[in-house]
Amino acid sequence: MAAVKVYGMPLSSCTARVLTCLIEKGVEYELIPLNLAVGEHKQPGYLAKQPFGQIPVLEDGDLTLFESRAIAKYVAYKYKDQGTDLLRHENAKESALVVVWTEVESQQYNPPISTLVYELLIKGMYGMTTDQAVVDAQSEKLGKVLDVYEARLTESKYLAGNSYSLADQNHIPYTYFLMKTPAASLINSRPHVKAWWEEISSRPSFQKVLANAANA
Ligand code: GS8
Repeated sequence: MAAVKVYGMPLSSCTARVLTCLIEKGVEYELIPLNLAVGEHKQPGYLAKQPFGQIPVLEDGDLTLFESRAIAKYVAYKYKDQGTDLLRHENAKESALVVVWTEVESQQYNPPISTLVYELLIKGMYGMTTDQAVVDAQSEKLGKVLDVYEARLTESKYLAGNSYSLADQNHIPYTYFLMKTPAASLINSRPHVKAWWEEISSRPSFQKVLANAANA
């Protein structure tokens, strides 16, 4: 049995963020699926691990962590000497840029993209109606963020410089879902962003997350 356990759903965006990181770093893990539909994430046993009742959670021995970005950072740091160097930990300047662009993902990119995915994809799955005013406002907001990305990716191949890092990786799950909606045009209309997306989403780590989810 693997030492690292992840509680979550294989294709939920935050679980996928953690699984992509574990695979990229070559860390064995056991995924313990939770059935959100029946509220397994709101049961006392699980709330003791994640007091906000959300997925994912990572357990590594006696350490229990939640918040997918914090988990990914922990994995990238603990296993810094194996797999892809996601943090550039040996270079203060490069690692600072990784921190900047991981913050940009969380503070600028995630709010509009997660709202768009909810409006354009998730609501439909539950028979709810998309609010077009929200879609328009959030598309405009995400478009402005992506204009900054387009300029940045004209200067460097990846967000934090010329090699792939945690900053790029944290974008993958929500962008994957956005690409299944009409708002994919926000990515496809910006050539450098489009090329970056095609490159990062085709990495074997994320492709394995998708394949594992399809076989689950
Ligand atoms: C968000 C977790 C989250 O929203 C993180 O881990 O990054 N900031 C946290 N999890 C969702 C599934 S999306 O992958 C979830 O658990 N939703 C069910 C609920 O909130 O009840």
